[in-house]
Amino acid sequence: MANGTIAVPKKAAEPDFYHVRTKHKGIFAWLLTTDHKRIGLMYLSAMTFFFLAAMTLGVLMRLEMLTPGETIMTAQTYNSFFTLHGVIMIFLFIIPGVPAVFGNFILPIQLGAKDVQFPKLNLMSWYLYMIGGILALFSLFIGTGIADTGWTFYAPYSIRTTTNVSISVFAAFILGFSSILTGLNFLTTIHRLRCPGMTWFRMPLFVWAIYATSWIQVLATPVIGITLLLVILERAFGIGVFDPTLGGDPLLYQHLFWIYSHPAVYIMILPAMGVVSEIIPTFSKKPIFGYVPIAISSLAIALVGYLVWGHHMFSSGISDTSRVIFSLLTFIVALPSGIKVFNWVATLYKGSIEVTAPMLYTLLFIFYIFYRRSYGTDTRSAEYRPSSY
Ligand SMILES: [Cu+2]
Repeated sequence: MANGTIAVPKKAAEPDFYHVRTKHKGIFAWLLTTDHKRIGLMYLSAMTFFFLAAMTLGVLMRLEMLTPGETIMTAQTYNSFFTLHGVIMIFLFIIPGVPAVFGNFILPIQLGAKDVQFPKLNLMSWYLYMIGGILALFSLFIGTGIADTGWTFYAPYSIRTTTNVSISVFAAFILGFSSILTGLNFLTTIHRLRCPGMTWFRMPLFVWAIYATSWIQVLATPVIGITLLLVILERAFGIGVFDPTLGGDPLLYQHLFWIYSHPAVYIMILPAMGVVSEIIPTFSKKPIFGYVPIAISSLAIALVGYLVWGHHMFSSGISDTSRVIFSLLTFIVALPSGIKVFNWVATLYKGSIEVTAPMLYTLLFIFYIFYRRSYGTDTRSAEYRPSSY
């Protein structure tokens, strides 16, 4: 270093952290990628955008309620915001939240697979998600405005209102396809791409949770798809499936809707339970207590979840016998949920617990589940809860 300059060590090759396989550069390296991690991150950013949009609607709704009477919007606008807020939060945020982001990013890594089974289909799921989301927002700006039905699109009102129900419903239909294809992808990935030596009962518990969730996505989502198509057909051609003045049955709509939408509750929570089952042993520095019961309880929750939809219809005029049966079946969900909570707490017991941010969230999660299941208290906002939970 005779001339006084400092020798700069030759720059090491950039670590290929994401191991991205792409032929493209710049933004197209993202938009045309088939890499599961990039697709997971694309879901995360899109979802954050939609979440902020729905949150804004929620804030505006609260502002409207500052004073009795009209504060900042008409009753009609309020009902539309109420609906769009629900549609976005349910179909664009909480349903795809954990499976699409963490499922895509982490599942293949946990299985020791290079990617999901169908990477191109995976990218297509993301595009369907975007198309559905943009369509839902788009209905805000055209013609008679967004549906004013609430996210449940209950008939016969959804058949009769002049607002853009058909567009909002079609958006939910497209989002359903995104969900089905993602579930299909994860199922085949778990069946076909486990690394050598990874038997079923060596799979991480998050994988088990995604496995149970994916079956719900594949089997239950088509039911809502067909139901929503029938709503569109009834609005367009008056085919008379749901509207009693056309010879239809509005209760049929409720049955079909909740046959999907109760299992959808488990699409929301099962993957989160999978995350919790990973965080607890990590930050307790102990292997999970009761691995097999936790794995099987995910499947049990998914299965029982198909049999309880009538608890959303207690006030709809179904028979007392139905009410008793659906009540009992709903109580049964507490068993596999309790098995999970017991095993989480048993893992914590005598563990070397590290109180990190993920662990604090997890501990709150356990308390919340316990509280919900013990007291049956519904702490969700009324907009998600047409009748009971
Ligand atoms: Cu339910």
